[in-house]
Amino acid sequence: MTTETDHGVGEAVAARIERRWAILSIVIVGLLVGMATFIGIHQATMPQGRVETSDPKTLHLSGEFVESNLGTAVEADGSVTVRAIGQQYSFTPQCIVVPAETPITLRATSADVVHGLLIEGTNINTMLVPGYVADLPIRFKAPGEHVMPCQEFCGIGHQGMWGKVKVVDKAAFAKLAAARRRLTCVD
Ligand SMILES: [Cu+2]
Repeated sequence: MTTETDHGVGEAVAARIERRWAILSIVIVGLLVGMATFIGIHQATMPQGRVETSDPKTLHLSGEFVESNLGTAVEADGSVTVRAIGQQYSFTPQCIVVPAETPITLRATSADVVHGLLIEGTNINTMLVPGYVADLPIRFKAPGEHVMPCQEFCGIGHQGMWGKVKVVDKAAFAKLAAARRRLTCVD
């Protein structure tokens, strides 16, 4: 049989448990808000893990992005690196040649203002910011041609800023690469 006192005890227990859960849920919400705040402030105030910089003023004169080093290069491990720059209003090289079914690293930067680099039919879509190097992995499944427009308004000649990516068969690329250190498909 339940009595008045039993009811009282039950209510007290229920209230205690409810209070515990209420405190716990407030703590969880507080923890999540704290985490979001910390991550937000941390990202805004700390430099990112791997930011690579370049000097747009000396880009053509020395370092990785001198003209003779632009284009497609085969690395010692068989992977391929493509180096390119964007400037008002073209890409150098204007035509990039790469092999199919090969891991490719695209490294690009800008010599003047912010440009965009988009390779149609792929998920490659990045900004070329003067002073910074964009580094992206790509892999093309099959030979073919892709247009590569500048997708960031960069001035009066923006709509004419187009490049091309020519993906060739692996064997055909190996033949091309045997003859030259840096490859492009600019005629
Ligand atoms: Cu542009």
